[in-house]
Amino acid sequence: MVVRKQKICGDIHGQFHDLMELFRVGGDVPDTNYLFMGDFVDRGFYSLESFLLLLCLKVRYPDRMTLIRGNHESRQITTVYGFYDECLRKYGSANVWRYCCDIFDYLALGAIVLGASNTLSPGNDPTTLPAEEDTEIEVCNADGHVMSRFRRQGGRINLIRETQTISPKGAPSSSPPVNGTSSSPSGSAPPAVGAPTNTGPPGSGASGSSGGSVGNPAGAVLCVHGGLSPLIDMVDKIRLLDRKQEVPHEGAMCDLLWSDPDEIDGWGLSPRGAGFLFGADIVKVFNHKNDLSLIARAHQLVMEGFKEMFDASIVTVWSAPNYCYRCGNVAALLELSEDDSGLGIFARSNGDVNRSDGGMGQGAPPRGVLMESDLARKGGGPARRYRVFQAAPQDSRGMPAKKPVADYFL
Ligand SMILES: [Mn+2]
Repeated sequence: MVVRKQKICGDIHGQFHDLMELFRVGGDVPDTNYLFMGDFVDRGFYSLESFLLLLCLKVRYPDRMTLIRGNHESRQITTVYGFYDECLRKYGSANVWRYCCDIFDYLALGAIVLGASNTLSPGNDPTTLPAEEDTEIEVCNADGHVMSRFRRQGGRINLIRETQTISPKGAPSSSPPVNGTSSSPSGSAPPAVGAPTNTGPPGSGASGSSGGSVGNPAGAVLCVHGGLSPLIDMVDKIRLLDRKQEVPHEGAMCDLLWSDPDEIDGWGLSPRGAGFLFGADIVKVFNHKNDLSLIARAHQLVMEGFKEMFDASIVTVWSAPNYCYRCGNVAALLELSEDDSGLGIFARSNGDVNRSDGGMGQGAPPRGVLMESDLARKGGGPARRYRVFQAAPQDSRGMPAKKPVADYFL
């Protein structure tokens, strides 16, 4: 359970230089609190460096870093998808891989972010207008320029304004505009301010059916790598799992790390062969029962870096730009603010404080008491902000990993 301002990140997959870029965009530790939703290893060339850096930061700043387990933090998966081979290549033995896997068994299966504010302080972007009062979502590029904003309007999120990506003066290279909405043609004229459009929020599938957030806006945010499980109807049941083991092939622990949301009713079989697919009805009931405003998860490549689904009840965050060095996607991190207004009353816990009741015992005041009128009065900033970023420039990557050439060939 974590409180305070959080930046929530998705899959990293051994892309160490892009992880450096993520910290550049998101802010340094310990000034910024980070929550990583797993899949640190495999696929990329620097799984070991990526995981060890995150682990070091966790050890040094335990209350500033939260790491939860992905389905790749597993002996079986890393043997197939690169991390095992990488350790063998770099150390000549599998010992380091083995030690890392032992650590994987201790990673948390999920995290609850409490006390997230419904309003962030508006982005300080001189090139754009001040944030609208009822902005729900703000999307920024790596330089902090606001690319688009979406607002609450009668329960429906409408595109307020979409600005072209503006390259900062003196930028070494003009990065191509990051197109926030998959359906909005790049370079098209921005829609009129406040005009209803058929596009949902970026990454929403642009279904036009987004009805705005339906969860308790002052509720908690559940972070998990994959998604929900038919065996878990209450968040507290996650605490009961014996997580200190290799990821099983089935069961609740497996589902949390493997499942995906999908446009179906109820539960469905997953083409991954592990976990389940789950529909909007599942998410909405779960969020309601658990007083959640949002589920944040990773696990699926999203070309736009993030994708909100099911009336913003669940979001996929993906933080590996140009995945596998060839997918051409951008990455994103989700920024949640702390509610410091004093209007929302939240149980506060840091690490093991109040461990026995998870900080949510009877003694704690009721959560989620923000009233609509309070929200309206607060205004002034978005409820959540996505920072979209691209792969680290080539010149920051050094030489690509190559097998050393034997001297006698030179
Ligand atoms: Mn995954």
